[in-house]
Amino acid sequence: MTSEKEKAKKALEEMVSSFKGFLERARSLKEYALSKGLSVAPRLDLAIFFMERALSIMDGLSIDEGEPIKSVQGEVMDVEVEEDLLALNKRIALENRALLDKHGVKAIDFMGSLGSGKTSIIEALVEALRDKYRMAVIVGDVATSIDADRISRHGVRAIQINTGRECHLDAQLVRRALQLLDLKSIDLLFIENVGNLICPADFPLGAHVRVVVVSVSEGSDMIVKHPTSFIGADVVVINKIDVAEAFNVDLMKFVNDLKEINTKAKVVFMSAKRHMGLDDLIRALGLIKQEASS
Ligand SMILES: Nc1nc2c(ncn2[C@@H]2O[C@H](COP(=O)(O)OP(=O)(O)OP(=O)(O)O)[C@@H](O)[C@H]2O)c(=O)[nH]1
Ligand SMILES: [Mg+2]
Repeated sequence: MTSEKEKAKKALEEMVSSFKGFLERARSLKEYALSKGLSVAPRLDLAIFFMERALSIMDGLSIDEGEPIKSVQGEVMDVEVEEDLLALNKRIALENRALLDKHGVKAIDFMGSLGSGKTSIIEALVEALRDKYRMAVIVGDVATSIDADRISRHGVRAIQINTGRECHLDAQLVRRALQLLDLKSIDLLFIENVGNLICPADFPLGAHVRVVVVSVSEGSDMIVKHPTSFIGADVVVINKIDVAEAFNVDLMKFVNDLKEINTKAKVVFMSAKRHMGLDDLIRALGLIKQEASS
């Protein structure tokens, strides 16, 4: 072996070994951050995930020539990395759920197309339930805080997450928002996802109930066109029924299309604008407006 090649092999070994050292340091830093409840813990957790992946790729590196090309774990970018990221999201979502459960907070996640009425529905719920529950809202939006401002005007804490170029919230972003909330002082958390009927479906957030909102102004084919979003729904809201006639939609088509792919989801017809169907939604979410009087 040429001394040049030996040097390169040694450099590679040293690099892998120092990287292992960094990883160990990051892990113990994370343990420290967790034990002290520091807000940096979730980001360290994410950094560790990517460091582990980098290390698994480096471990497969070889200076030797002429070997057949074999992919190592993490190298097949489009498939493995995506699978790993989805698995990571699922793991963090479970941690979010455990944190919510620990504090007795029920979380309800709203997804649906742009402008389908998610914020209007949450505003109506917040007004209807304010005497019964201590509430907070996490709002996902690409760039603005318009929706969080709307919700804050109802006297409820609203945390805005701006996702930038991402078309959905993920469990990590929600985990960071949860750190900003005093979970002991709330019973009910609404999460409004970014307006999109495709991307959010693959990213559970840790909520107990997933609501998908579709509005009649999108036409009556949305469930057939975007089945993946509806398959995992617990409640499907058909909103803006006040304008159903103007849009010439057959409301029963939504129900029949949903039955084909999801027999468990509850269907609620609503007009958030006119507060129609609000009590049905409250019931479908397993919530109650007032203590039953004895
Ligand atoms: N006619 C009618 N309009 C509604 C209803 N619900 C919401 N809207 C209107 O639809 C528009 C969008 O409502 P939002 O509540 O902002 O919808 P959103 O899903 O939160 O929108 P994004 O967060 O931008 O995706 C607003 O102009 C609302 O006033 C409804 O039941 N009937
Ligand atoms: Mg909104």
